[in-house]
Amino acid sequence: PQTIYLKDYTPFGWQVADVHLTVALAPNATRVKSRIHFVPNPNAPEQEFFLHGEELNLIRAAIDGEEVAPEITPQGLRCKVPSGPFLWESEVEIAPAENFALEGLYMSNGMYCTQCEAEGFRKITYYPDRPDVMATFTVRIEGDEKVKLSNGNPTDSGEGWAEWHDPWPKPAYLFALVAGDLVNHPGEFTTRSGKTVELNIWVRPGDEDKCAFGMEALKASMKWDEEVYGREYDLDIFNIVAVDDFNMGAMENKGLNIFNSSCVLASPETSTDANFERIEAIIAHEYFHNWTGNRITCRDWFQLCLKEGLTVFRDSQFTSDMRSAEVKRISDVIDLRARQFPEDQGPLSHPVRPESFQEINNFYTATVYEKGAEVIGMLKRLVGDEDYAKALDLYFERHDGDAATIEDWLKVFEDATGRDLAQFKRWYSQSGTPHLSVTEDHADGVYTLTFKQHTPPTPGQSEKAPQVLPIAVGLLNPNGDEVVPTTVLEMTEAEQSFSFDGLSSKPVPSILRGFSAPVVLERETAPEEKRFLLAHDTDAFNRWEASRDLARACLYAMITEGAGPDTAWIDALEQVVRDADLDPAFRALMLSLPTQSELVQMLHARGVTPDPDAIYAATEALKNAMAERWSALLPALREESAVTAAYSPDAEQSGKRALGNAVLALQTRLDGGKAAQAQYDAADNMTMQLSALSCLISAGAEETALAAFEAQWKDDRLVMDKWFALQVAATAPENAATRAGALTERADFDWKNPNRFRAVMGSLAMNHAGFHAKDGSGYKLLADWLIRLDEKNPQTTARMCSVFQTWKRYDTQRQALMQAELERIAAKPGLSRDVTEMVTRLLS
Ligand code: DPP
Ligand code: ZN
Repeated sequence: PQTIYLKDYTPFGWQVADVHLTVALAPNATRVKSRIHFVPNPNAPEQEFFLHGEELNLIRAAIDGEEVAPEITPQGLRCKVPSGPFLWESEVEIAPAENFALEGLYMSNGMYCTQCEAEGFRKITYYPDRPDVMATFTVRIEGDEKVKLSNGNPTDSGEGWAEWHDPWPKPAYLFALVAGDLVNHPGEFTTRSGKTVELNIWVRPGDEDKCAFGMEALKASMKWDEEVYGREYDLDIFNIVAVDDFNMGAMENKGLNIFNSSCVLASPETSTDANFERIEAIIAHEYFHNWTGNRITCRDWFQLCLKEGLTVFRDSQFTSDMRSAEVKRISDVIDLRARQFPEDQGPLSHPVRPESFQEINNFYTATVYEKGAEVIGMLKRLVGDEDYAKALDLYFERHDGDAATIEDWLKVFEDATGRDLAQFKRWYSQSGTPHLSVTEDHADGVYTLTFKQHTPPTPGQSEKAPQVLPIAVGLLNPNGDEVVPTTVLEMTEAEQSFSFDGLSSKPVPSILRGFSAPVVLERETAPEEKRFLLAHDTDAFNRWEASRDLARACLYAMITEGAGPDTAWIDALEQVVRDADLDPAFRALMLSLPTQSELVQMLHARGVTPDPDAIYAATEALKNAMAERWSALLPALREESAVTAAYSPDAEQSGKRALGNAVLALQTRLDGGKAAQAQYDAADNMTMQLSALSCLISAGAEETALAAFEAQWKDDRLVMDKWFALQVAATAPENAATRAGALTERADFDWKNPNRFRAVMGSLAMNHAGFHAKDGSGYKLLADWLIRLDEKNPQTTARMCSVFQTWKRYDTQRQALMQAELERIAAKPGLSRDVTEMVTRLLS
């Protein structure tokens, strides 16, 4: 496959004045006619006329009304064109019913829908399918379907046809078309300038009762973006469509967002609190893209973080405002460490702005998204809230309508604040996670912190330069009072000291408050000091982190030395967990132990080869010890967290349920599932039902409940995804691969549906010790299925390959088994470009 480089960027030789499409729908023979006005681009070097196009059957092409015979290649077509402006016309035939890659125009449960980001439009018609070519679109849809939607505003319709016009110039990746017998949940929003916008959530008949929450989330997002970023919606109508077969979570097509149904449909009976929160965040995310992504888009796909990092940052601000900022921050860091850190520290490591790719779909990663958002968080911390707001205003003013770059983005901050961001820019080009170590000194009333930073080498980058690190620090005196409130130290050197004077006694430092930079903090601290911070830190994140550090240290000793559980930590934690003045959601997070992925990273960093079975055994032993030590406390905690009011997915109620269910998991270790069964039987919402089921599975007492659950929910695809997933994720490791294998034999294992495939295979990978079973059965099962899925859906297959990214961290036997499976995948004839790139990088 061909490698594409950022440094080779060249503008397209023409501008597109406007696009007119006529799409005559038929499952196996959809006809797409295009009329496109091309005008020579004065800012581009001379080049031959090339349009992208894949898997298209060209029926006819004409220039200025004269038929032409272009040269067709697997990637597109070449054609001789006039030197001035001209009208391009083409007609192609495509087969949406046979499109299982879910890219371009395809069918899902009888409805037509599209997915064009990143490069799907070229599977619909011949076009310069690149984000810097922006045009207005008029779309005529012909078909018998009741509902026919495209971008922009509806302009006209009649029997068997509908026409839409999008007045905002946009790149082809934001094109969308939907047609089907859908029903809508309507709504309305009045913008701050008084314009009324029609809102709709379109679903298959039967799902109407699962739209109300999404609609409220949409309105809240529209309001929030006006209030916080000054951004108003810019069309008369905003449509959301729920689709069952979808590779991603959702897609921000202009005025016509298309959602994986799992990311929009919600009801208390069928969705958990976590589902509700995620739906709220994704609706916000896609809506926020209207400005950060659509009105200002990316010049090329290397700039993906320009829209994704910023939009993730914006949706995290939104969630923080709607719910608890502290809980959101801790959850985001857990996720960053579980998904982005392993990526950044393994063979798939790449900069937030990559410099080359073979298949761009492989770069919709935790690094581009989540680290990309962390970079913006650091920038905001460095310049301050006021200057951040000024810079964003300037960004929207200066670049509205542009296809922009990271250089444009940083220049806006430089111009708005007068700062030089040349060094900060390294965050976009340097891959890898910086390690930050710290020593302290106290003499003559002066307290000094000395930091050293160092980033280990990553693929293609052996030498690393120092990064700009905003290190938020607070100091506590030995009584537990804060003597220096949160201060942001700006570290720019490889080694740098910061002093605080007027401190007669040596303070206790609280370092990297709020996780102010995405680094690995290395600091050997006495457990007493950690327990002190656990009890007294005013920064919620560092309070949680102190406990997490103690848990990691405890598990490390249990795994490597066969030590017993750290009862001093368990007792210190108890004080926090039983503190009724604290937010239950925060207390629930305090109860969560380091993820297996986190422990693998810690062991690897300390030169210990991680043994998945030992990690699992130690974690289990620690949970048992917590349960036993707190046997009297647990029932009281569950009582305290009981919710008696009618179900609401709000922060308050879901926090209580999170605490109650974390406690139930511990209780189950003592009663073998008695309390869980009682909760299962009494549950009237999915949060309570599913967590009870999870406990029953862990206890091996699930048979009755599992059958009851299936009988109750067999007709609900999204709920059954949970049923599939939970059995594999929560079962004992020795059963995981067998169980996953057995589930794939079922008739309702619809493996071409990405949600169902991920429910089983993604959960297998998450059952850490199960996936890494010594006999290689987990690896083999997954590889078998990846090989099979690649023929249908390369994108989802490629993404799932990343579960092998840590393969070199394990013992030689496991390494050999994983390597063999990766080589088996690589050797498959006709392997997709997507998966070829992934396995090549994994094996390099
Ligand atoms: N739809 C995906 C997202 O919003 C890709 N743009 O992140
Ligand atoms: Zn996005």
